[in-house]
Amino acid sequence: MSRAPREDFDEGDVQVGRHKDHAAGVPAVYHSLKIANEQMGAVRSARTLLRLNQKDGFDCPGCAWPEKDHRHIAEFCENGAKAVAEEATKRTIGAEFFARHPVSELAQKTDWWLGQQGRLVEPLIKPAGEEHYRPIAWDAAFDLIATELRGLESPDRATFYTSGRTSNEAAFVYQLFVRVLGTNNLPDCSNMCHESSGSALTEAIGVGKGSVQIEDLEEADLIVVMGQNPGTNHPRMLSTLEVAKQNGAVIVAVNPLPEAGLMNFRNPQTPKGVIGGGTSLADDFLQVRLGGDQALMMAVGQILLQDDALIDHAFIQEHTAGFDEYVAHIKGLDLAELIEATGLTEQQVRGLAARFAASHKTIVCWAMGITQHKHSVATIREIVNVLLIQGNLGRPGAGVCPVRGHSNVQGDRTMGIFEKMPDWFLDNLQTEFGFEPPRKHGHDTVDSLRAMRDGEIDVFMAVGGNFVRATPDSNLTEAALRKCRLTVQVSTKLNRSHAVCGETALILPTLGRTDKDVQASGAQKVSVEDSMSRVHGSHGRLKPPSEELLSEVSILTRLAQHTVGDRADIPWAQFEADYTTIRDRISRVIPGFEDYETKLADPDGFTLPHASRSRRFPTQTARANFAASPLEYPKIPEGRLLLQTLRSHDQYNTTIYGLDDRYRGIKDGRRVVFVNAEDLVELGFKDGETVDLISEWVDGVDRRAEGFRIVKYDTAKGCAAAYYPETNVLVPLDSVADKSNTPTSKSVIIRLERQS
Ligand SMILES: Nc1nc2c(c(=O)[nH]1)N[C@H]1C(S)=C(S)[C@@H](COP(=O)(O)OP(=O)(O)OC[C@H]3O[C@@H](n4cnc5c(=O)[nH]c(N)nc54)[C@H](O)[C@@H]3O)O[C@H]1N2
Ligand SMILES: Nc1nc2c(c(=O)[nH]1)N[C@H]1C(S)=C(S)[C@@H](COP(=O)(O)OP(=O)(O)OC[C@H]3O[C@@H](n4cnc5c(=O)[nH]c(N)nc54)[C@H](O)[C@@H]3O)O[C@H]1N2
Ligand SMILES: [Mo]
Repeated sequence: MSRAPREDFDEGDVQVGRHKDHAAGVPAVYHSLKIANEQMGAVRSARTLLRLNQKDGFDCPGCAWPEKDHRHIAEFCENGAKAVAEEATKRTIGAEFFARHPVSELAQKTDWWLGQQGRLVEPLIKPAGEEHYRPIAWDAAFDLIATELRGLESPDRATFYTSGRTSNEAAFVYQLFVRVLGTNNLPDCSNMCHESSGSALTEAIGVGKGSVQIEDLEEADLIVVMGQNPGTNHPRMLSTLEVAKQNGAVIVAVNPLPEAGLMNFRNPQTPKGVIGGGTSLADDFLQVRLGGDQALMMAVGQILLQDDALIDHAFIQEHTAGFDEYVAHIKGLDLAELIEATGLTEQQVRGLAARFAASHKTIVCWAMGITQHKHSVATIREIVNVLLIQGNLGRPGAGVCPVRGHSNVQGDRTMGIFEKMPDWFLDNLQTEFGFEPPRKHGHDTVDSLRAMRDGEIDVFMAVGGNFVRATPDSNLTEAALRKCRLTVQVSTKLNRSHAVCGETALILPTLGRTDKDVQASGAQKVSVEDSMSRVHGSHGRLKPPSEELLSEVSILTRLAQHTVGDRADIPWAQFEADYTTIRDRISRVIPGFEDYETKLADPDGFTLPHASRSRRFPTQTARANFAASPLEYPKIPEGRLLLQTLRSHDQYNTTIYGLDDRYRGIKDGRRVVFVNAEDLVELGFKDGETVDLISEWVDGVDRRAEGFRIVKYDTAKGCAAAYYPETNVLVPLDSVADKSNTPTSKSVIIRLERQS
């Protein structure tokens, strides 16, 4: 039985307590079960959570951290459980809800309110000039979209977004449809996420993905976790770090914030975690200044290079290029300036270099704290430089570990969701399907927004995600979306992108990862790729919230039939009826997927080849490349702060589960800004005051986020923090990372203004 939507609530007054020095433990289990029960009821909760990440179960929609071969009975974490409860909720919203709430009213609601209403259960249209969504038949919806797309002056006047929950099968069909239509406008959430990692690693080692497996982490001597908050965002990573620690690894956390999970982990699956003090994870905590990581890695490189015995000359000689230029460049940098840029002491920097020197097997892990700065690509090149000095690539226990976000964001990219897929991929599509794929690079996320703003896009379609909220410069973004003639959202739940929409707007409700997907040939499974290139199957088990829902594959293949059915000889209907026929095509187009179906039958799945693991580096030089990049770091003007926009413990990106950030001591509110005590004194503000945050950018526009409570907090000096997406309004669209075009969500210059 479904439950009524929850309409009679909103955010209250924020309360601030002490921040925690450890993550997980029994409270984590309590909180996950509480949320699960509220959303799903007791029976559905038990049935669902027991299937999470099990061999015949479904892949957790939470994050992309891999599962181990031997799983605990309850291999779920608090935030995985919340992600599942959010999707498997019994609350539903249909025609009657939308008749009551015009889009203008929905656009005033918080992200939390919107997300809490429940699952979308029928296709809806908001006709041009009207204020309300109302039901539309599936075929009529497809006809409408097809007519718009076929009528475009050029296919490049449409853009097609993907969020990283989409399965391999749906992603492959989606990009195929879009390319048959004739454009490479395939922006995705990765453009705002790990694009900097992809760009840097492709240049450096020839593969834009991480090189390590779980087993490598378990046998590493040194693991450096930079710019990442795994206690909240990748809780299962803590179990891996705990094993690594027990096996003797040294763990170093590099972060402007002392994140609870990095300091201490109370594993709820072990007696020690439940009643004992847990495991202290980080041996060293380096409270780096925002954007100081490139300088830190340059300093470490310079110090390591002073001791010839530490340099793996044989590896460098045989497998790398650019070493001499790198050495000349790094030796020429002023160590004092490098140290100053990090905000750390010389002793701390030398201490980190000594940790590298003492280790034979080093892994560096990173996430958004590294990828969302102007100089992110250069920073990641610097991480690789340091690893290459000691030959820490292509051997067990060593390598690069960019920790991905969305559960299938890496798989979507492998399937061709990318505005600049390489020629070999397009050639393979051409051979397999007999059409001429467009070769001109398409728009990524930021370029799509620019094009919308400039009136160059008529149709915006999104498979998953919450484009209007996840993207930067919210006011500009919202105006850009509203300029489109048609916006189409394939979604599971209501969000702001449904309320801030094009002239005509469609909501196409779809099955989630947990839902059972039955097609003409029977129950279907889909497949996903985790952060470590392991591909495995996922079977939804739950009864979908409505009979009217279609799977993403159904929606995309039917839309393709309506739009480009006459253009290429592609068996769209067969793809829909039986997903094995899609996998068969994938196996012929994408290397590493040969015998896809057979390999997928193994419940543990299979691992895609990663050339660097066998010390092959498919770069232009056919070697791993050192880089000599200029030193960059954010300079904070007088009286200003550098703001990072990050996640609380109660959210999944733009989906807000609740208003607490337990580990940081925040309760019942999200409009807080964390500021260092010394900065407060210097700037003349006090803990508890309410301020507006105003960002300053070269274009002279004051971007303002109103009404934030100041929280005195242990963050690096000069570096403030506040939650995304409330602060996206502050991130200028043109403030992007060099090369990757990723918005600089972790370095926004702001001033505080007392509310008058
Ligand atoms: N529960 C939950 N899980 C999630 C998500 C979620 O929202 N909720 N989101 C998913 C997604 S899509 C992603 S990409 C990942 C995100 O995972 P994270 O990258 O962990 O997410 P953020 O909250 O953005 O945290 C950034 C971290 O980097 C630090 N940091 C910021 N700037 C710097 C810097 O300049 N240098 C260094 N060294 N550190 C810095 C911050 O203090 C913070 O600890 O998580 C995924 N998993
Ligand atoms: N300021 C700032 N901005 C950021 C970031 C930051 O750190 N700071 N982080 C960036 C990052 S790392 C990312 S990845 C992006 C995230 O950007 P997105 O991926 O676009 O955003 P999400 O909030 O994950 O999308 C949530 C919506 O997805 C839909 N959904 C959920 N599950 C499914 C499903 O199975 N199928 C379909 N079709 N729809 C589904 C629901 O309707 C839900 O409302 O945001 C980026 N934006
Ligand atoms: Mo992400």
